[in-house]
Amino acid sequence: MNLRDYLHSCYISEDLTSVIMSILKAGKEISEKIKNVDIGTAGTENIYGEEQMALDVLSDKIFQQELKSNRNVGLIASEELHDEIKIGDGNYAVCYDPLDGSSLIDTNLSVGSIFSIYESSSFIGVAGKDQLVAGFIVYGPRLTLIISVSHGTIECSYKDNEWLVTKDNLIVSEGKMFAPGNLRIISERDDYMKLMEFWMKNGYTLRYSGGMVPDINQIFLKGKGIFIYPGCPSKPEGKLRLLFECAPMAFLMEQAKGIATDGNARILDKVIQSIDQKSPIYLGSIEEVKRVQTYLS
Ligand code: AHM
Ligand code: MG
Repeated sequence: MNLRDYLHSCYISEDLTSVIMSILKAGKEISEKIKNVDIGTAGTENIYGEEQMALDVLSDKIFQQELKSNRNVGLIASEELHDEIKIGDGNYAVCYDPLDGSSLIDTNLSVGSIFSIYESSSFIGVAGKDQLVAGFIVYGPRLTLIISVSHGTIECSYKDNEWLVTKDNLIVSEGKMFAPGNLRIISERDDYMKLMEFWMKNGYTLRYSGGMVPDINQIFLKGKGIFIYPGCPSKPEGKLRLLFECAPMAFLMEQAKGIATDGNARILDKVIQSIDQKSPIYLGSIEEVKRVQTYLS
């Protein structure tokens, strides 16, 4: 089945379908640019003070172009922009991280784009649970997509010029696999070291590339495991952005029967107070996330 037919079977409106298709068109274009464009830095910084790669800036432009040409989109926000931008009168608000993990590009590891669609006139005041659609595209050896329109989480693959549903009803249940982000903070947190020891002494498999998209993609496809990026005294909210990274991943995970918390609150209940808001995140199978909460309380 192709993605359009799938969306139709979920009673997704033509307008919302067209927004999803615009995002995927941008993704297809970005996948071509990754193969062909100079991988150097752009000489600029984003609002988080991080150096932007030329491809970060280009990917953002591609997203903007596609979304501006869709009359159903009224608002956009990007991890690479300073603020949300009203771009038209459409009902839908799209936020995205156009190229997550771009510091991995030079080593030719997988990277991705993360996106969410809301129906709102501002992102301030929304919560992750208000998302209508969330997804991410993986630019790896294959071009794939994990998406949810609130009917479970599915995988699609780009083949013969279209997106085909390659795995429906992805479920994340218990299993021994861990992806520990920000392991450096063991120098600040003994409890994180104890959690690592638990996983290592109990025969868990370490699977960590340093890219949130491929690391979480793996959890969906293997149907087990956990990804965490905790905070620490020097960075209490960690690194990952609530609107652009944590909320969409949490939505996809809950739709796959897993959970996502910041250690105290459900990620999807957290209200966006600023576009650049960060959050710690523990995301994966229910038992494993609970275990992390016990260790890192
Ligand atoms: P980015 O959006 O600037 O690429 O940063 C997000 C990435 C995630 O993919 C990954 O989980 C994390 O940064 C790794 O962070 P660190 O640099 O602290 O290892
Ligand atoms: Mg990112």
